[in-house]
Order: sequence, then structure tokens, then C-alpha cells
Amino acid sequence: MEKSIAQQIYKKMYAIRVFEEKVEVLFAKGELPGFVHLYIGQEACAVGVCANLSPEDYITSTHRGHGHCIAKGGRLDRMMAELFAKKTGYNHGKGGSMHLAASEIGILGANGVTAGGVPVAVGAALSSKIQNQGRVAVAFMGDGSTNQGTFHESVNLAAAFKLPVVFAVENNQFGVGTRFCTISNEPDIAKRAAGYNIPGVIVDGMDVVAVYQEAKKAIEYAKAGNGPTILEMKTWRYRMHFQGEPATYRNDIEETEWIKKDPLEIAKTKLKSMGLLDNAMIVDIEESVQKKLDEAVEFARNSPDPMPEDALTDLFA
Ligand SMILES: Cc1ncc(C[n+]2csc(CCOP(=O)(O)OP(=O)(O)O)c2C)c(N)n1
Repeated sequence: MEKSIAQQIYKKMYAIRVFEEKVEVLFAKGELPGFVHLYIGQEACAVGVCANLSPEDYITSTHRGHGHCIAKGGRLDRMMAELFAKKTGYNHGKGGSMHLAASEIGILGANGVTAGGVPVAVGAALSSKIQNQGRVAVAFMGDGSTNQGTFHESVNLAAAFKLPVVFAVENNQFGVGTRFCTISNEPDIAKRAAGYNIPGVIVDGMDVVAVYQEAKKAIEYAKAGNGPTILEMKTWRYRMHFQGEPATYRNDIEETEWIKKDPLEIAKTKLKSMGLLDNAMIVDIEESVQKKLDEAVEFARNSPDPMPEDALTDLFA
């Protein structure tokens, strides 16, 4: 891994963490409308995958999409403005947290429909193949998405057509309050790949270096015309399903074990031991991100609201 990539990786992971912590506070104070589903704990997944993508490549995301947007190159100020439902947001305040999209940087949208982004990514991969563009599409999803019918239909078609797509499954082991192993007889989602005759890989989703390396293989495999991979990242969300949900279904022992595997701490230790990051760089990165975040909140607070007539623009139907 090049030093510049390692620094970008740590920068984006740190940006996701502090952006989400800020959103948590702003939401609790009532400054943000709607719902928020925080990504804290899963930073290594989005960043490890997206560090292999160019701006032209596509991603689709989920209801838990802020991390994917930052990892793919989203600006903190336009994201924050979108969460504030302001006119300067990526979607002029009409998308909000769960429908944040930025097609100019390949983000085809967060999606409030569980597994809703998966066929969209397959469609993008099909268009890339037909037009010979060399672009890959990554469909981010949670474990809960993989028990939706659209997941099966999407993987089957992508495998049959050898489409340039990666199914990036963040297995945080819960769909809302349902433990994955109570509704699936096989706990490893990647093993389903055998049924489609495509590669299935399991990786430690708390270790950004491991995710980066496995995602690199899957993305290169897709770009070379070999078709899709199911990349299963074992991870843990550090907050509840949505902000305000009561913590009733996870136990303290497992929480403590996963907190010990904080992906930011693992990233710092590993990247330092590889000679790609040092303490001075970490301080610089953290200061610059914190400054951008403070500016983003000011930008969002001071931005105009959309006007009633704006409700009739940007419509596709
Ligand atoms: C089609 C559909 N069914 C149900 C829901 C309600 N719902 C919202 S999030 C969620 C769980 C998603 O779990 P997972 O895919 O594992 O993602 P995670 O929340 O763990 O990131 C469900 C069932 C929905 N949004 N869409």
C-alpha cells in the first residue's frame, strides 16, 4: 500500500467517526429532522473498499449510508447540509440521511429500502459493461439485506452476465433487533457464493488493511471481466439500529469484546507498524478533519431552507 493511500484511509475513517459523533449530538439536540442510523464501528468496511475505487466507479448504499458517502469522496459540508435539510445539501435537502446521493462522485444513493441499492448497482454494472466503460459498481448492504429476494435475483443475474460488481456485505450481525443467526441457518453469508458459482470471501471488517486487500482482489477481478464476488465483512455497529432505539437485544460481554476491536485503533496500530503513518501525521490529519467538520456544521446551519416551490423541481416522475 502506498503512503498516500494509507493517509487517505486514516483521514476518511477519522472523518466518518467524528462526523457521526457530531450527528449524534445534533440529532439529540433536535437540530436534524428525520431519522439517523449511525455507522460508528463499521468505518473499516466503507473505507477499505472505497480506497480501491476511482471517482468514476459506482457505489450504492443503505439507510446507514453516511460512512459510504465520506469514503467515496463526499464533502462534509454538503452532507451536513443535506442532513439539516438545507438547500445547499447534496440533494437540496430533499433526500436527507437515508437518500443521500451524489452521482458526480459515483454515489447512486443511500436507500431506505433494505437491499434496495443492490439491483441498482447491478444495473450500473450492466451499463458499464455494455458501454465498455471499465467502471465497477459496489453494492454496500447489511446482513439483513441478504435475506431479501432482490439480493438473490441481483447476485444471480450479475453472476450469469459476469458483471463488474462487488457485493459488499457488512455483517454486523443484526437486522434491527434480529440476530442474523436466528433467521439464517448458515452464519457465513459469503458461503452462499458457491450457489452462484462466484467467489465468496470473508474478511475481518474491523481491520481496514485486510478489507483493503480483499476488496482490491474482488474489484480487480470484476474489472478484468470475471464477474462478481460476495465480500463479507464481519463487523459490529457501536450504536443501536437508529438513534433513540432502546438497547435491549445485545449483551455487555459481546459489546466489550467488539469495542476492544475499535477499527480506528487497529488502523493506527497497523498502518504505523507498516511505516505508513506516524503520530505527527495522525495529529495533522485529525486537526484538519476537525476543522472541516466545524466548518461543515456552520455551513449547514447558515444555509437557506428550500422554498415551497422547490418541491416541484428535481422530480423524475
Ligand atoms: C424492504 C424493507 N423491509 C424492511 C425494512 C425495515 N428495516 C429498516 S433497516 C432494517 C434492517 C436492516 O438490516 P441490515 O441490512 O443488516 O443493515 P444494518 O441496519 O445492520 O446496517 C429493516 C428490516 C425496510 N426499510 N425495507
